[in-house]
Amino acid sequence: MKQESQGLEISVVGLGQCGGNIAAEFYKRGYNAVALNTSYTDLRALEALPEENKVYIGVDGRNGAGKDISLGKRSIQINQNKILSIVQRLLSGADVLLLTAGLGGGTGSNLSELATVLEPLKVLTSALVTIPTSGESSITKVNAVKSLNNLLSANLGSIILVDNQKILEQSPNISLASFYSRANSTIAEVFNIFNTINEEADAISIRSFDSEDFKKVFLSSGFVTFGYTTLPSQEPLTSQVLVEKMSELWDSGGIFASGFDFSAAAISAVILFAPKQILTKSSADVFEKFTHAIKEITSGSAVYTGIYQYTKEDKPIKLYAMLGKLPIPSRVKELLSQALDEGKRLSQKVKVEIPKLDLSGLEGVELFSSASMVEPISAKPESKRRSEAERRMLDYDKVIQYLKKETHPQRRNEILQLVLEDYNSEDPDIRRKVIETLGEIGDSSVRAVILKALGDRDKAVQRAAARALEKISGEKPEKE
Ligand SMILES: Nc1nc2c(ncn2[C@@H]2O[C@H](COP(=O)(O)OP(=O)(O)OP(=O)(O)O)[C@@H](O)[C@H]2O)c(=O)[nH]1
Ligand SMILES: [Mg+2]
Repeated sequence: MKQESQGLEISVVGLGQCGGNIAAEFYKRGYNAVALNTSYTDLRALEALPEENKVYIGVDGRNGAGKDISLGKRSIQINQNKILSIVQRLLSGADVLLLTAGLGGGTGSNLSELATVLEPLKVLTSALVTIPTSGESSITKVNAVKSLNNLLSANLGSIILVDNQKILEQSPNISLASFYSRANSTIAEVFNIFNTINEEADAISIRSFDSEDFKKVFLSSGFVTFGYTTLPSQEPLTSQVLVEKMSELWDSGGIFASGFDFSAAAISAVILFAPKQILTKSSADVFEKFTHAIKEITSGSAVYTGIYQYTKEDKPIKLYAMLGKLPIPSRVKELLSQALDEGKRLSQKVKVEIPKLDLSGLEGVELFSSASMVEPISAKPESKRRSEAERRMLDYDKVIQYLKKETHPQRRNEILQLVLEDYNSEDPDIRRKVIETLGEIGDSSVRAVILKALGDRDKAVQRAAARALEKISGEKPEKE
C-alpha cells in the first residue's frame, strides 16, 4: 500500500487471467501487486501493471492452460523458485498477501498450490476468488468446486468469495466486454473501503476501528464477507433501522456469495459513519442495542465496533459490516450440485465414441491424378514476432531442459522457433541467452544462427557464440 496509509499493508498476487485483472485493479488503487499467468497474451493485456510485475509461469513456452488444472499445477511447480523470488523481491514488507484468482480456469484454480509455494515467506495469506456464473461450462464449474475444496485445506487467513453470478444479476444489460472490468473495479473498491475505513479524511473517530481490528476480523480463518449500505439521513438513528439495514445487506446486497449461516459467524464488525447532528439526535444506547442484536443474529460472535462523526453535515449515514470465520455458504453447495450434474453428463458424452461414416461406396473413386497432388502441409510453424516483454518472460533454463528431453520433431521445432525468434531482440542479454541456449542443446541445425552471432554488435554475445560453436562442433572460431 501507499506509504501514508494507516491500513494493513496488503500486497496482491493474481493468478490466471481473472486473478491478474483483479491484481491490476488493486495496483491502480496504490496496492503492490504481481500477476502470474501461463498465458503471454493475458499478461500483455494488463496495461496497468509495470512489465516486471507480470510474470510468465507457463510450461515449455505454452500460451495458457486451457482449463486444464493439472497443466496449471505443473506450471506453478516448475516455476516455484521464480515465483517465490519475484514475490519476495516485489512485495517485501507486506503484512498480508492477498491471492486473487477466478476459480474455474486451468491456471487460477491452482491458488492453493500457489499458497503452498509462498509459505516460506511466512506472511499471513488470504484468498479472494470468484465463482462462476450459472451459464459457464461444466468444466469451469467442476474445476471451481475442486479448487475451492483445496483452498479449504490450505493454510489461509481467510477466503473471500466473489460471486460472478451475483454481479451479473446486478447489471444484466452490461456488455461482456465491460462486465469483467466493472466487476473487478467493484471488487477492489469494496475491499479497499474496508481496509481504509480508519483513514476517512472527513471524519473524526468517536470509537475507532483500527487496522488491528480489521486484521482480527479479516484474518479470522474460514470465509469472510463484508458490505456497506447508506441510510436515510434525516431521522434519528434507531437500533431497529440499523438491524434492518444490516440484514438487507447480508441477505441480498453486495458482490459476495450468499447463503452464509450467520449464526455460525465467530467474529463480526460494524462501523457507523454519521454527521454530528444525527449522532447528537440519536439516543446513546442505540449502538449498544444494535451490537446486542448482532450478537443475537450471530449467536454470540465477538463484535468489533467503530463510530465516526463526519465533519461535514451533508454526508449520508453509512453502515459497514463484516463477518468472519464463517462456514461454507449454501451458494457453494448449489454450485457443487450443478457441477456434479453437468460434470457427469459431460463425462458420459466424452466417453461416447463418435460413429464413423460408411465410405465403402466411395472406394475406387479417384478425383485427382497423382501428379496434381498438393504438397503436404509443412510441420514448420509460422514464425511469429514476439514482443520484447514476451522475450524477457521466456525461461531459457526450462527451455534447455525441455529441448534436451523432447524428441517429437514438431514440438521440438515449435520451441526452437520461439528461441530463434528471440535473437531479433534489441536486448543483448536476451540475444546472449538465445545463443547460450542453442549451444547447450547441441543441435547442429542451429549452427547458422550461432555463426551469425559471432558478428553480433555486442561483445558478450560474440563471446557466447564462440563458446556455443565450440560446444556444438568442437570448433574454435578463428580470431579476426
Ligand atoms: N470477476 C471476474 N471474473 C473473471 C475475470 N476473468 C475471468 N473471470 C472468470 O474467472 C474464471 C476463470 O477464468 P480465467 O481467469 O480466464 O482462467 P485462467 O485461470 O486464466 O485459466 P486458463 O485460461 O485455463 O489458463 C471464469 O469463471 C471466468 O468467468 C475477470 O476479470 N473478473
Ligand atoms: Mg487464462
